[in-house]
Amino acid sequence: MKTIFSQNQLKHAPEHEISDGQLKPAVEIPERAEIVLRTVQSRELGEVVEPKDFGERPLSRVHSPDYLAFMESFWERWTAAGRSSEAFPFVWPIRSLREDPAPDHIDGLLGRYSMDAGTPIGPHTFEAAKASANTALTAAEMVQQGEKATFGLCRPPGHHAGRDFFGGYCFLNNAAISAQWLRDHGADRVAILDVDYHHGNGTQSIFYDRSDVLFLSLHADPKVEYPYFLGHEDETGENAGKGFTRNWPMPLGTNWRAYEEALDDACRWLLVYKPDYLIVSLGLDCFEKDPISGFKFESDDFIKLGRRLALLGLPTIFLMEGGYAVDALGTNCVNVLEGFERG
Ligand code: 6XA
Ligand code: ZN
Repeated sequence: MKTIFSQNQLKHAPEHEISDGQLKPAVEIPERAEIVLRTVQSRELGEVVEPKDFGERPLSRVHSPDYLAFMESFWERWTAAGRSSEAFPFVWPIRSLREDPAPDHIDGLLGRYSMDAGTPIGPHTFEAAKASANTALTAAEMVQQGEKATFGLCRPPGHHAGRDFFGGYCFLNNAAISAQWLRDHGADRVAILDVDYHHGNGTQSIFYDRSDVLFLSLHADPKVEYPYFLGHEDETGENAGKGFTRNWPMPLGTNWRAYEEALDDACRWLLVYKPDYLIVSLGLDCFEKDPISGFKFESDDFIKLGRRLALLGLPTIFLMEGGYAVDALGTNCVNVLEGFERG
């Protein structure tokens, strides 16, 4: 299986994040991609290729023009305001406040376009996010042109980013951008299966009212886990999208055995839907030693995950999402991909 990756994706290098009520060392760091790349090479998964540049168009098919303009100009405006360290939002237009007047001030804009305070923006963040989206698009295009499966080594990740917001370490929704690109290039139906430990709230919200992109997500129960406000079982889509979103929230402590039942269920939906392409939002944070997560996967369970997905027999695009147990990240990720290839 070919891997797609660009060194430009390493340019987003956050120092800190705000989580658990504290300023902590960032966990979504460049080393994550580096160890996965090294493992892809040492285990000879296949060739590693650079992404193509797809330009602005595929991004604007998913994200709003004002959000993209905000991200593009952010660092210049931030430094013009006299700031120099990485940026954190700290005020949001919640439920009972007006959302329609766009603020002029950079701190107001940060709140308008974000969902959490855990996702700092640095000088090269958007450049890295665009490289990550190009990696995803290249992975999709290669499958569209006949590869059976590809691995987009995306980083920063994407599944929490919505049409007009960043958060959860995500800035551009790589899976959504690829799914939309495939739709725009001949596919009738695309399915996204999100196996990251966290609910893919951004992806769900982007496709919630659509039947042409099926969104299935297996994740920790949002009542007790980030991103908290989406990912419940009763969220199944709306309007034309009714029935084309499915969620499997699971309790903290879930191991492979319990997870596999939910995965089988999700696979049945995939067989019924018969997508032209499957995009896997491949988080590796179900791992028992993940520092921010609460599931109990062992490294070998990731092989079983890959094997199970191979049974579907679909053209498949794997896009990396979360996973923060850096030492084991390469092993766990390549376990999925090898499990898939060896079937
Ligand atoms: C809050 C946790 C962010 C989760 C990021 C993630 N700081 N999403 O792995 O899949
Ligand atoms: Zn995650």
